Amino acid sequence: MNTTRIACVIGSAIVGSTLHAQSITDNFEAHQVGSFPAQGWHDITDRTVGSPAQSPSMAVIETTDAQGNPTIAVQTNQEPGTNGLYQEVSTETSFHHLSMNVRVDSMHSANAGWPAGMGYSRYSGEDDVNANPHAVIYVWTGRVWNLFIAPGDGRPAVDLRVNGPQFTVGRWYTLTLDVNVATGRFEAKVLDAVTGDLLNTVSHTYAQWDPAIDSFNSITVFDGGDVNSALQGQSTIDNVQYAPFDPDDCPADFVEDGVLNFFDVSIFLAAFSAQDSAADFTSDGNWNFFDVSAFLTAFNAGCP
Ligand SMILES: [Ca+2]
Ligand SMILES: [Ca+2]
Ligand SMILES: [Ca+2]
Ligand SMILES: [Ca+2]
Repeated sequence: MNTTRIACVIGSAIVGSTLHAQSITDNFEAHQVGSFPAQGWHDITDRTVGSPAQSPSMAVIETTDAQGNPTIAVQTNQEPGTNGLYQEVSTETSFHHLSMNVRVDSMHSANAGWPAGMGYSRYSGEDDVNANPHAVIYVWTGRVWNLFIAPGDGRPAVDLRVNGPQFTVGRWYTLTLDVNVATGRFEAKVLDAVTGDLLNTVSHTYAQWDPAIDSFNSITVFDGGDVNSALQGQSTIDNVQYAPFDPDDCPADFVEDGVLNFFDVSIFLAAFSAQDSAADFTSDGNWNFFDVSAFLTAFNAGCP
């Protein structure tokens, strides 16, 4: 069964794409270089009290992606104070999935600093983002990734090492942070941005998690901004994908944006042609009509 024939079968089976209203996907290619990104993004300086940075605190730049090709991305300004961005998401979900590419451009010193963190926050319109409930994977001294979880009502935060090798400054990684806000279970991963190989991971369930008060209403990126301890560094992000559900529950969503469309079909076909395990929907080591059929079933079932 050749790929063209499969494409025809899939094309005739797809009647339309399903759109999940709360998903976010942004590769920043449409944003204006030199400006703060538009289209739903807000400057973290709106939520910074104790250590404000100059606003705008990030800027769209031309750079190169993990493969070395030109791309548009967003970079923190290198300065003391909290630099970053956020976008509001719905609290009417039991799950948040966030991934993005992150490149640490510089540390405050050879081995120390906090120049990038990405994850979730719950902001209620006052105080500093650092003092509000949040959960982020962040870059830390020793060139390691940590997962910091600060729940609501001032209960104790946990700070966990994301197990695996040190990161390299100047190299792109893919970071993902999933949280089930019904149970308080977090899963953080760092992947090689080129190969997709899992490099670092940690999971944690917050023992006293209370869904009534522990929730998040924003996805966010920000750096450590303590002026007095001079934690300034610099980082760049790209390819943000947020979905208000577990992508494991939506296997046809190859581009994990909660939207099932031609891009997912295209990547499925490429994976099928390459006999990539991702396209072996029946997990039998063969790539045939049964995989196409299973993909179509998953595609037509939509995302939760
Ligand atoms: Ca880009
Ligand atoms: Ca900063
Ligand atoms: Ca998709
Ligand atoms: Ca198969």
